[in-house]
Amino acid sequence: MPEKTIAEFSVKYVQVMDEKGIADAKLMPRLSDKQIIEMYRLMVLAKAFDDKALKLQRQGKIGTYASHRGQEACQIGGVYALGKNDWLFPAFRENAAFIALGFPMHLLYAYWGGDERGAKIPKEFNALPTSIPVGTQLLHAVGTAWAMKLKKKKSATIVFFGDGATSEGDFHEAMNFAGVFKTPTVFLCQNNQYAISVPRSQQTAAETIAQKAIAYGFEGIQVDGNDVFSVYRAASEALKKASMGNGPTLIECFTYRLSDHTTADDAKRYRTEKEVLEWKKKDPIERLRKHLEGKKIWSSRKEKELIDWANEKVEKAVKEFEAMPAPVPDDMFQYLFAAMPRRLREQRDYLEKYVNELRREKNG
Ligand SMILES: Cc1ncc(C[n+]2csc(CCOP(=O)(O)OP(=O)(O)O)c2C)c(N)n1
Repeated sequence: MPEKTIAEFSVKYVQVMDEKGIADAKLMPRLSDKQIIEMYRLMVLAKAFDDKALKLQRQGKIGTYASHRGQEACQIGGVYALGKNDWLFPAFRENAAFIALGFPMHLLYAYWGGDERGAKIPKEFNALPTSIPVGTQLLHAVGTAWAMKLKKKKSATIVFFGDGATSEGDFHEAMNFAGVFKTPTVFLCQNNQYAISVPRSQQTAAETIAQKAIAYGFEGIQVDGNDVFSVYRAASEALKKASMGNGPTLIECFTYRLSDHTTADDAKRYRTEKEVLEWKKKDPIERLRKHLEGKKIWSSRKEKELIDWANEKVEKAVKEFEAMPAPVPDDMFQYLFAAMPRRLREQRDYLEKYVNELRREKNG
């Protein structure tokens, strides 16, 4: 039998707006001026939260912190597309995503301050807590989506992860299951070009991350992750497709982490200043502001008012965080299992004894 090609594939790239303005008006999602301004407000608020978090970490008020600077369009565009019954599965850099969801910022600071109460999601939010283990949330997102499908719910899950997570077995298991069972899952990969110091080129030999979906039998697309309209458009379409029973989608948001990996990292050791400067020109917040100015719906006065509003909101959140009563050590053990396993119970009892002894010593 002669040799023949039995499969071919192509990967779409979507860019609605670049640094100069709207690149393809046909692709512009349907959004009112009010909604676009709301997205911009969320991005500015997320940046103010981030700037403050870095300062709090330097002051020793919170622990190691993972900045989302540069990735606001991915996170706000993705969350803005969620329907009221959809669920968010974050990785560990998704503060902007939580802020877009309306999650209280003082609880986010509490989380990064090592306080377990920050990992307890109030019932009104359809979100899982931050997932520090790389990639585990992908399986949770697929499992939940499968449950939605079995219960015939018209909803979907969106799961955030980085380019590094695509090297984890969890990613491949989740993608495979989602493909086979057509679960209503949207995989949103923030390809920010690095997994700590490992560049994307060492993460995979594939040309794009998007194309990995094809091997699992569903669509993968790449979008400009510094353009909130591209991300919103792709996420809305994928969520709609998922909740209508047409299966999963992988969205690769091509973006860049402008900050260090975390406050425990020094990105200067593995990235050139030139590269960072090139990406700063693509700043997603500036790009959206220029768009608003071009539409004549923004002014320097509005900008100043917005920045003041964002800073005030952040300062209020810091005050609330600092006014929280001290956490109870028992919280460390509380939220992981429905029924606490024996080993964990032993550790909890040990700690309780230790804390009581300390208290007795202190009180003489
Ligand atoms: C299972 C697991 N392995 C290793 C780590 C240590 N670690 C934390 S973040 C990270 C890199 C993640 O890179 P990526 O998925 O691209 O996300 P990004 O940090 O770029 O947002 C690693 C290896 C971890 N938290 N969990």
